[in-house]
Amino acid sequence: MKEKGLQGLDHPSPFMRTLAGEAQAIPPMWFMRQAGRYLPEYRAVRAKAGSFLDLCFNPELASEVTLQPVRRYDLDAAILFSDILVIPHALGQKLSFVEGEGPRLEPAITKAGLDRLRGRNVLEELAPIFETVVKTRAELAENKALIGFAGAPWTVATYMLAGGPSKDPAALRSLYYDDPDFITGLIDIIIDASIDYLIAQVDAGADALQLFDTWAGGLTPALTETLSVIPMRRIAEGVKKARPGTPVIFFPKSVGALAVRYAQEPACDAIGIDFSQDPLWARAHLSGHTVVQGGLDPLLTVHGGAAMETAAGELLRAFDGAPYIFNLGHGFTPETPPENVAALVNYVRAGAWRKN
Ligand code: 1CP
Repeated sequence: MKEKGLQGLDHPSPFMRTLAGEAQAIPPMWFMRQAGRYLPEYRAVRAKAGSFLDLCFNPELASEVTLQPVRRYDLDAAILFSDILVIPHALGQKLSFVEGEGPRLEPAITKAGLDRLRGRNVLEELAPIFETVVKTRAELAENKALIGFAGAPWTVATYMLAGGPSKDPAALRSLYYDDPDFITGLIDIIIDASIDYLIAQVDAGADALQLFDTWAGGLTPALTETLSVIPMRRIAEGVKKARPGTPVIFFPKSVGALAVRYAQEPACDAIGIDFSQDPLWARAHLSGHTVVQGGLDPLLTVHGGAAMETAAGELLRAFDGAPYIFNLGHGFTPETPPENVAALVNYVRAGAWRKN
């Protein structure tokens, strides 16, 4: 386990104490995509806001949807309501969300377009998001944490290069092999913008940060190092240099045993595991390096019942005695019945899983 300042261990929030390396009898919990379409109160605000992007840039409404799941389930942390794609938007790519189709970024980035991305002040464009952070932090009790976030550079780059969700990870690897300088040039731009963006979130009141590398799994081990581990390290170190003591959670999805590489990074305060990781393997190979978060298959929350509780119990027992944050192995899907989430929260908090 890494050296931690005592500051974290004195924190009123169990989530923050866990990030500082202290195991809790009942792990703190929050859920990826905890605000979103599965909640009727989210759908009501979303309808009022207009587009998804209008919602992200409306501090009043974005703060409201950030707080909704914490109120409903008494979770230990709120995650800022925004999207990883606001960075490309602030860099000058036009972002839109097409109903039923997902995000679109126009125009797709080419090497010739790279220069237009440089030297832009992303903070001006993203100012409403920092206002959301200020408003949200003011509404949260001191034992609740507020998580800020950004996409990891590789994942953000995949959307920028494809002009939306990439349907072909092999094509992206090919782009790198064809012209590594183009891809690393793009990644450098995303790193610099993300450091500024995350420092501003911390200054506005974010207690901890998470980097989402949803598409880290499509890479070779060597490219994982170059395009995912090192860029995440550079962001986390850049933020910590400016704002010492800020905990950073890495979520590299679908990386299998390479998760160890991330967990070993000095700047990685916690690693999020996805639903393909074996909890006992993760306890044996990751917990010695850093705090572990997550792992539950979000589809189990669609189905609920005994299967959901059995899998949650296995995770909780695997990490019993280690600093662990209960969470999913990826985000909730819109079909999740909110009452299943309530049952899951009760199951974790009641503690009966320890005896099974
Ligand atoms: O209409 C809607 O309500 C849009 C659905 C939606 C939501 C609720 C999108 C579009 N983004 C979000 C919010 C969001 N996205 C959050 C908010 C906080 C919370 O978790 O409650 C966060 C942290 C994200 C992060 C994000 N956006 C990631 C990384 C994590 C992950 O889920 O893998 C990614 C890859 C995106 C891109 C994105 N934004 C939205 C969609 C549908 C997608 C995925 C597109 C795709 O590749 O298929």
